[in-house]
Amino acid sequence: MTALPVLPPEAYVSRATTTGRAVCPYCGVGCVLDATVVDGRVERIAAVADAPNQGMMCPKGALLSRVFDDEQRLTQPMLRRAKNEPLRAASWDEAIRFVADRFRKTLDTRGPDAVAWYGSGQLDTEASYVFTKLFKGFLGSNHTDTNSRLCMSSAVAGYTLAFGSDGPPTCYDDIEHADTFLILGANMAVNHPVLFNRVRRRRTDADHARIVTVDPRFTKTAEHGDLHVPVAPGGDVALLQWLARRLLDAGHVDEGFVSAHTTGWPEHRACLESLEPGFLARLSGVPDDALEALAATIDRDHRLLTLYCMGANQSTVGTDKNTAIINLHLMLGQVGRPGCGPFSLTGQPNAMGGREVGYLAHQLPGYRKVADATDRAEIELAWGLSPGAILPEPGLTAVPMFEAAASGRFDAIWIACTNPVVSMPDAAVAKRALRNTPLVIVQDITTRSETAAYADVLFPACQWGEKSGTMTNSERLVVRSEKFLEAPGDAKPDWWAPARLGRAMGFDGFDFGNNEAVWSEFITLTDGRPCDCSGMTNDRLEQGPLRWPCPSADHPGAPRRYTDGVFATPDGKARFHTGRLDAPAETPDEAYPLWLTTGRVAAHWHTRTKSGLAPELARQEPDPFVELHPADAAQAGIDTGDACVVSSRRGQARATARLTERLRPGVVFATFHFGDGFAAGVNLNDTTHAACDPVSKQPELKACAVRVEKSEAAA
Ligand SMILES: Nc1nc2c(c(=O)[nH]1)N[C@H]1C(S)=C(S)[C@@H](COP(=O)(O)OP(=O)(O)OC[C@H]3O[C@@H](n4cnc5c(=O)[nH]c(N)nc54)[C@H](O)[C@@H]3O)O[C@H]1N2
Ligand SMILES: Nc1nc2c(c(=O)[nH]1)N[C@H]1C(S)=C(S)[C@@H](COP(=O)(O)OP(=O)(O)OC[C@H]3O[C@@H](n4cnc5c(=O)[nH]c(N)nc54)[C@H](O)[C@@H]3O)O[C@H]1N2
Ligand code: SF4
Ligand SMILES: [Mo]
Repeated sequence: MTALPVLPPEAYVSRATTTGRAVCPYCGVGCVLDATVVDGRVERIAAVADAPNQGMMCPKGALLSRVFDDEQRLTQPMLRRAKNEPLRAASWDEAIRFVADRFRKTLDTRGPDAVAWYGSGQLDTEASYVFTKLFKGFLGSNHTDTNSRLCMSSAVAGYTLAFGSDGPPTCYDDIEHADTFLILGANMAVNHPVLFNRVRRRRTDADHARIVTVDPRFTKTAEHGDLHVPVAPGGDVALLQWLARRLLDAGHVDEGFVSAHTTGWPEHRACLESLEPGFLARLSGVPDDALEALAATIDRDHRLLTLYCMGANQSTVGTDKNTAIINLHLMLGQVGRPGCGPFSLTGQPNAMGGREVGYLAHQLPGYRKVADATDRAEIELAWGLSPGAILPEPGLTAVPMFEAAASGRFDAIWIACTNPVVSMPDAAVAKRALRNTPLVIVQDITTRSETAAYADVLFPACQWGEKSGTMTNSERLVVRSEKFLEAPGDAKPDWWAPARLGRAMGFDGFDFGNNEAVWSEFITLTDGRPCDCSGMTNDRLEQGPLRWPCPSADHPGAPRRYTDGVFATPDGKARFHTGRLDAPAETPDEAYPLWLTTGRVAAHWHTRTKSGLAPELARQEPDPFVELHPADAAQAGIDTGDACVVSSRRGQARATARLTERLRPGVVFATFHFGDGFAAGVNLNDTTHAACDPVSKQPELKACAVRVEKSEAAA
């Protein structure tokens, strides 16, 4: 076992010691961390007290020093000129020239529709901006999407429909003012642990504070709660409608707020009254006693803070789940005041920043939209493009992008900071997509990414600590991270390669000398927009973080939005949207009798390319597992520890069985942390399916039909 170094204080002083402050590269809580670097190695990570994490961090953050010990670290560009050749090392000049020539040829022969970019909420804002500018503005392709489509796009759609703008109205300080926490489809104790500490502390400090969890599983978060509501997969809209109807009947509607600040209430109310509560209860799958307990916990007089994440978003009714949550807050008049409101938790550290720069297929910088002519014209003018340069049709979103690539639609796809052959639903399609695209560029920090094996060009990126850059956390707090380590070899900050490519192709506007120059340009495009960062100059961010909107250099930033009851819609009113009650796209049947729901464990970060380097973390959950209810296990003759195969209509994944009564019967749970690089045949996403929400286009990663068998039986 490799012990963490414990050195006396003098040791840091007597050797070449520097420190650096940076936001944690893992979850969207955005803990600010101080790194102590001794003789070029990170020896200590400490949580900053005067930051949203209030001096706390979780083991993933604490063990960040481990991510630098990667034998497979990518340190120089690699390329091959034909698929049957091996990759060889190249200079940046050669690699950029090669890609520029290929892009030029594609633009001349097939047009901009044949190039695509697939990025990540783990890229900093500067990189996300340069990629967006290059593809949408200068290459002329709106086929730019990111893993945020698998993550936050239902939240984006929900906020935009209801409030007229993306972005949460709330901030972390609301936790200390809230009375009731409705934690829906979020396992905060595992996935946003430091923020959950603040929720737990509030419950300890305020006798009346209550925590309610809504999840098909009794999670680690539920352990700290007052009430657990075991919803059926996809049953959330029915549950929230049931609750809304009950609150309506009990006279909890804030009529004053509703009539002054919203539209659509009469229609929504009529819909609630038309639905039979018993029908909604059955659809939600929740037993009557739990429903009654839920109704007894929520009312108009207690401040309700709803915290939600992938159990809400990753669904074919993800947008409807989001609007159902927001509807509840609107009818209670609980938006724009301290201690209450809908609060989507962002997964990745910069899933917010990427939305601000408009990296999704339907977006443009500053919360603008591709489909809006005025928005396009403003960006064209800012980028020095001729009118009409930005195409009016939104590009392909993640799932259709990979489906199109699988059928040979693209000449080139550039993948940055994400590992889609492990993380995309129905992963076989993602693999076929990369095999069938002549030029695959992968920009990563390591060849441990399974996606790197499909690359024709590898661009080496600086990782955390090796670059300075900006990210926005879940509460709209914009944090600048410092560089405190030299990058190995030729690794470059992520904004650098697209900027160099832009220059190599002869485009104006890519002469950025550093990340500060990129930032300065980006913030001008937010001037007067909902996500206004124009007052956040580089100098100010170097002094400390700021929350948007921050419209001028002397503005302190805004903890909450919509405090005056004026929303970002044309008439200033928030809108009720009555959701659909549809079941998940695939329901269990005789051949595949169980629901598979998927998610995360505390020890691993996604596809484990970084967190897997910390033995202390890897040992906690060393192997892929599948959790089954004992009743379901008995039917299949499975016991804890049995080697099993999870099969769906798409494919199979191997996992070891764990029996637990903490699941709803009929539901099994497994994680997507293990890819083919860990072991052949273990990728859970070989079984998941690609059905998407019709509005947000977010895939349904939380529900598909599977069968679980012992390995011998499956063979
Ligand atoms: N340790 C760790 N932390 C992480 C990450 C990580 O990989 N590891 N990833 C980060 C990222 S990018 C994200 S997006 C977040 C995700 O954070 P979470 O959303 O908290 O994580 P998940 O485990 O994917 O899913 C949350 C819960 O949704 C439940 N669920 C499934 N189906 C339904 C349903 O139909 N309704 C309801 N109400 N619940 C349902 C699951 O049982 C699960 O407990 O975590 C972030 N933090
Ligand atoms: N079944 C199922 N599938 C899911 C989900 C689920 O709940 N269930 N959740 C979905 C969600 S919410 C998400 S966010 C995705 C996450 O899925 P991915 O984005 O594919 O997961 P990561 O492992 O975080 O991939 C990040 C990649 O970037 C590399 N990297 C790290 N730092 C840097 C850097 O600074 N620069 C560059 N260029 N590269 C870097 C890493 O080595 C790694 O290869 O998975 C999705 N897939
Ligand atoms: S809670 Fe999230 S941001 Fe904070 S240290 Fe842990 S992984 Fe990093
Ligand atoms: Mo995510």
